[in-house]
Amino acid sequence: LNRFDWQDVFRLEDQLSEDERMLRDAAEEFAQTKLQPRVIEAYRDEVTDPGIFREMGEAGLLGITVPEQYGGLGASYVTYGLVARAVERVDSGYRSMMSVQSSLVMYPIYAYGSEEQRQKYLPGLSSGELIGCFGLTEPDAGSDPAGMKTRAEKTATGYRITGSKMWISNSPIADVFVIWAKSEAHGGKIRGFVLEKGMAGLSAPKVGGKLSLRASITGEIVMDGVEVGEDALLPGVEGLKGPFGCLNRARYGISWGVMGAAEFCWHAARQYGLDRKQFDKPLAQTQLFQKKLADMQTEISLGLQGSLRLGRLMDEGNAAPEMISLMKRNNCGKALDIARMSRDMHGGNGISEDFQIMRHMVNLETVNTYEGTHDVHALILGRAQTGLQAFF
Ligand code: TGC
Ligand code: FAD
Repeated sequence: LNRFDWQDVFRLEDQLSEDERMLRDAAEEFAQTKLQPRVIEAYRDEVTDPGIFREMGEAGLLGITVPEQYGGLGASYVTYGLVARAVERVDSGYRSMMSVQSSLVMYPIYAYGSEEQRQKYLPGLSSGELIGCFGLTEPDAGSDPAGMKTRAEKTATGYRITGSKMWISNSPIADVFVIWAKSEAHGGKIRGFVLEKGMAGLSAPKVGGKLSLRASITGEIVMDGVEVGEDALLPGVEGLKGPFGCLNRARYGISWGVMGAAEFCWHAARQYGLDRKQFDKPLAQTQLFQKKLADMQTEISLGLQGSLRLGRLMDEGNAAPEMISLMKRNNCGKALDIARMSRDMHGGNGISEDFQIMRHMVNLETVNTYEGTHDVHALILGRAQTGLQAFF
């Protein structure tokens, strides 16, 4: 009979190329040596060290799918997913910082930007000298970004942008702001603009009091008549498909990332069950405990296989947005269930910061909500199979 590896049921390892394994190993080494030692304190104190971007840049983790001529690695989407999994095994907030920079800032500048914009921003974003953020959500437009109020009015030399964005990862420490606004000069269509820290009328106050994702800073973007030149407009895209093109990539990365957080919670629960005895036997020797471990193993094994298949389709150029919705929704929901189960299996220790399970659990509440909530992705899938939209 063939061997059974409880940690790698479908032998993901055998399905990866040499390059993918190498970059995955480098990301794991970085995450465990550079991120893991600081995360408990950073989370407790709600502190984001901006230096992490430079460290990620040095490790080659920013914009890895962007071509090498712009500072990326020109690596595959499968590699991007493996990196997200390695980083989120430590903390969803650190993976957020990386995925916003890579998929939501570098990707649109690369895919929709002019050559000048690419040259100006991509090398600095890829080294982590520049920090980026992505402003789509507004106080009154979350799941329904078409309802945004931010406006770009035409001026003699460019545009005047007015509006506010809410819940924006990285914004208080960002140098580069990719924001989406309805542009009068383009028939009220949504257009992307690249703003820079220090522009008159632009501010990004921190959102305080978050009980989730505390190691990743979140803020508003307030644009009070920010005047920009024509060169701030992303020329290559118009309409909601602009921001959604970026979200497709970030959502895909999240589907891998959350499996890293779930694996951490699963492995910890197994080890805890082996070490801790109650009623004169290890907790892991009870049927209830083993059933929970089997459920975790099953969902993680299936989730990883699904993300791998999706990654291969993305690399071939054959992925559809609905496939991404299915994997983002499934893996986030399953990771959250697994974290909650692991929290319970750790008993009282499950609520302690030292065991790190509760931090993953409350982080995953955010990840299940951002980039399209669990229910919004259900509606996307419902529409695709019935032909009936149920959003409004
Ligand atoms: P709908 O009519 O469906 O589409 C409007 C236009 O957009 C196109 N489109 C897509 N294009 C590419 N990829 C996709 N996934 C696309 N989805 C839609 C569509 O083809 C159409 O194009 P056109 O040319 O015909 O105009 O739009 P709708 O207004 O009915 O949208 C409904 C819905 C629910 C699908 C959508 O609005 C949605 O997905 N809402 C969720 C919002 C969301 O995900 N926000 C994320 C904000 S960013 C964030 O959370 C970052 S956190 C990052 C971190 O910290 O890691
Ligand atoms: P709402 O849209 O108000 O949804 C509230 C509830 O109603 C949800 O359960 C939802 O599923 C449900 N609902 C909504 N519409 C329907 C419907 N038609 N039918 C049934 N149920 C429905 N955004 C950015 O642009 N950039 C970022 O970098 C970013 N980072 C974030 C970081 C954090 C920590 C958080 C918490 C959010 C971030 N977001 C970001 C915003 C995020 O994308 C939104 O919070 C998310 O899209 C949901 O929008 P909302 O909060 O307005 O909730």
